[in-house]
Amino acid sequence: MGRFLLLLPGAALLAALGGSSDPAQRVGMVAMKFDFLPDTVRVKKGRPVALELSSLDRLHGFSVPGLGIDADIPPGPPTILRFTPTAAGVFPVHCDVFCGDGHEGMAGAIIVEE
Ligand SMILES: [Cu+2]
Repeated sequence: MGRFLLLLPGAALLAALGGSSDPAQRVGMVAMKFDFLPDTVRVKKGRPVALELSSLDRLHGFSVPGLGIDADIPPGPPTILRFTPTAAGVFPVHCDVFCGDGHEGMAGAIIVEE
């Protein structure tokens, strides 16, 4: 059994374990003054994304105009954003809740690959 699973490619293995042929791509970003970590995440076009956002300190914003995302990231339990990217590209992310000196530089990107 274990040997059989090891022979499957990663995506097929995930599908087998998840019971779905198209599992969500799980990625996460942590917000803090004045960064997103990691500041860049990569996802595949046309596949559902579950983006887990959490804040280490205070309320931050999570705005991705190119993907139609405008969310808040309160401290506490993670916020899960679900979306399916329909176009490839680099989509800038920025915090749109003023969080102090340095706020203007609080930025990142979601890279959607073909
Ligand atoms: Cu901010």
